[in-house]
Amino acid sequence: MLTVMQNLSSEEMIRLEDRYGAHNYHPLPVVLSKGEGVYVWDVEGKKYFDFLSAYSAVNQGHCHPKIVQALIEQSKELTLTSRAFYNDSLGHYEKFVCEYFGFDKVLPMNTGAEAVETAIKLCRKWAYEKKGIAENQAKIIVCDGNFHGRTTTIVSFSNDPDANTNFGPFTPGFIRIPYNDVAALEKALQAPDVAGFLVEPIQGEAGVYVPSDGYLAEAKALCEKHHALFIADEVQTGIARTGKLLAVHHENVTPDILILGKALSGGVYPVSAVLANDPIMEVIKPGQHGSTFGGNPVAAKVAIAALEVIQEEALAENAEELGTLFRQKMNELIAESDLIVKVRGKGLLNAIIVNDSPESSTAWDLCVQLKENGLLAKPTHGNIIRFAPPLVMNEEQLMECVEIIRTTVLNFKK
Ligand code: IF1
Repeated sequence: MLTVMQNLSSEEMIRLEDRYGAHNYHPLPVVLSKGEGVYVWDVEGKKYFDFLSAYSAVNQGHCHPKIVQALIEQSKELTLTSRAFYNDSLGHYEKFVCEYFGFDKVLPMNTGAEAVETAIKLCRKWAYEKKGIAENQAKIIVCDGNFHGRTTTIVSFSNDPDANTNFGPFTPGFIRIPYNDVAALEKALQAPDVAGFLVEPIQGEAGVYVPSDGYLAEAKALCEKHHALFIADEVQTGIARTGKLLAVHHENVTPDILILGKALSGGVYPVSAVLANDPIMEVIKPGQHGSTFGGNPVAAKVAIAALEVIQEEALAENAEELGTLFRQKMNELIAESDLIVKVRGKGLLNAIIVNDSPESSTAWDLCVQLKENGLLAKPTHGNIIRFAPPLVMNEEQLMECVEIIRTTVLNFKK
């Protein structure tokens, strides 16, 4: 009889994962056992502010009651039919999410990477069957510093050695250009076989790189001019995170293909989606793409609830307002301390740059001390710390977090 040991300490839990789990992560040394709104608790009962939000998957706050209720209710009725049969939840969700984001159709998947892969396949198929590109010649333009997931095709076009070393051979058909460089995009679009341009409206993992105002609008216009699809990966920047429902809305851009994930379910269940209008989506015929869990009844009901919460609680507006306050406070701290040199971001997707080399452990050490002081965050690359609390945070809680960050920075000892 296999036994599950109860009530282990944080140290014992860490040891258990080290012994039996693949070492594909290096988590901060904290073992969480409960989440509610902006707070999480570790197994010893210590309370923290969550300033990572599971990489923007719990925008609606941990265990949001409305979303959890949707999960419980549907799970008692029907969890999975596969798409071999219809179910009485999917159609309602498809109509809801298409009207919510303003597209003709949605292709439901589970993880962000699956949705990115779906978007790549959809773009290529459109290029062959609608644009007339010769078979197997389609090219998709991507950006240096991209992060779109961890499948073999996606890491094929990454320039992060951690992401793709010794995972070859790689999928061809991608052209990489510098991010936030309109001239480079215009030049790349001259290639005869370009099918699309896949881009993060803000590069999250690279370190919350916010492109110049107008970049997304100019990129979309260039794609239109060259009959290539503008594909927005809003897995991390979408669902109100940057102060608008979508980050592309800051520039009134409508992508040809929209990719969603993470907070599409409020962190309660893996739900992702690809949205497009009929002239694009209609190239996918029965039997040409899918997934066992894609569009299951639980995902459908959870996603409807998660999107309703975004609207009902005006979370985009809150993110916009608190994000502005947060960056103002970080800039005041920068004036006080030489440990951090810059803050950047939009809405409640922000990052601070630590005044040390990317190879140093300073950002990590600062995160460990932030943890000791009751706030959880983690460096993205080297000397950059991402700060992304749940969007349900109120001003009083944000100011408490600002004070924790300020105290930790001013008292930081290497
Ligand atoms: C990990 C990073 C963030 C994403 C964008 C697609 C995906 C992601 C813009 C794939 C996923 C996650 C993956 C997660 C950590 C986190 C992450 F650090 F890896 F890069 F957020 F920045 N497009 N990002 O950000 O979605 O398949 O994961 O559902 O791999 O550790 P997924």
